[in-house]
Amino acid sequence: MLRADFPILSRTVYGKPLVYLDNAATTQKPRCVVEAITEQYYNTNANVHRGVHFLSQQATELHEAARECVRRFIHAERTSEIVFTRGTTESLNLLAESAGAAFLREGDEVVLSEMEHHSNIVPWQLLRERRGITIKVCPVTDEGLLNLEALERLLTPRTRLVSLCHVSNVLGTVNPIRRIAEMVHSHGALLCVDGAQSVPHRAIDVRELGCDFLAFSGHKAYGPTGIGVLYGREELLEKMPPYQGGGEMIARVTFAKTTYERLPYKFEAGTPDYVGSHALATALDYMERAGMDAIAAHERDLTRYATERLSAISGLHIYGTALDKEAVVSFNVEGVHPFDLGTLLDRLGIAIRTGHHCAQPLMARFGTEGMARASFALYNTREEINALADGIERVRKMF
Ligand code: C6P
Repeated sequence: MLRADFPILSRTVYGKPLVYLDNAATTQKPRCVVEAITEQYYNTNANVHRGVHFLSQQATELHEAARECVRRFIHAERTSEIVFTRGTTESLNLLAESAGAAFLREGDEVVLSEMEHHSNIVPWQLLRERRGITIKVCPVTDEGLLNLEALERLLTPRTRLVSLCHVSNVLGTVNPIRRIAEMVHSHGALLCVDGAQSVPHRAIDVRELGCDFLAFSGHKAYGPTGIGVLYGREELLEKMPPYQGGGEMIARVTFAKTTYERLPYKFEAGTPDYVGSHALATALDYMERAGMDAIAAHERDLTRYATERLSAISGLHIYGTALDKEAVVSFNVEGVHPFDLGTLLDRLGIAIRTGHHCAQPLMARFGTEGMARASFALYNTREEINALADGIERVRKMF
């Protein structure tokens, strides 16, 4: 029974059993991940890549084994293509800054979409301020799909890079990345995929997807906070300048000139989160043991069941009705502010997220200030969705 692996799931809030449905914000952690962290601090803690001493070498081995684990998990070709960051946000900032310097000139175009998280919008706007690039935006249909014909029309000889989420954190839409990659590459541009909401839910093969970059966070995939990944094809990373300067990322420093370390260390200035990387690898191993296809099938069943139960509630409107939809159901209930709904459900022990979900342009697209969102993980159950549906009915009757 997988739930037993997550001690927090057996706690209560306000005297009610916890029903945790905010997994797109962060997942809970299995015991093995928490134990990997304490075990490392108790037994194998030393700074990596520097010491000749035994502990440092052991810690380095764990850190580099974690990189290999990530490589295997996303089916990248080489460990040099796996850069550890603090999370999706830092990965995308690194990419905008560094790929911006290497590949983008004034007047060049970056294409985003209306369904992006702020983390995949603001770094490109910062780049626009620095370099005078142009940002174009692919529209989203009423069903919550990317308008692929519009995307194709947006691609011009000036398009250098397209950056899109794999799965929307609001709509749950799974974007057809492989098809988009072919389209983007046929126009000579690069494709970055924000995998924050896909990596925790389905088997990922970056080579099969055909993306040039992939960003994701550990904490949404049963791993710890503060660690994430930027995958990039080696030939592209080679051409990109460092993002930050400091220890670890240099080959030789003189006041006249500094040369940089080889990949991926060139992008990893300072002491890395080597405890986080090992714990992330423990989380990815845990997911593999559970089976990525089994996780995907279970969460799809939950998403379908939640859609069915919630649609039956009068006055409830679901945003995003894509056939290929994953682990997220966002909605509003007529006459009930999402914040009130979230607060009252919380008193019943049910944790959902409410607000703009860091996707204000998408809220504007659907003409709302905010939405309520239930999001699922491998440990959620149909009973929890029943509790959510019953809870919403109770709240609705109060208004
Ligand atoms: N979304 C949510 O939806 P960080 O905070 O760096 O780990 O991840 C940022 C991020 C980037 N892209 C997508 C598609 C995301 O969903 C997120 C995080 C969370 O609840 C927090 S707003």
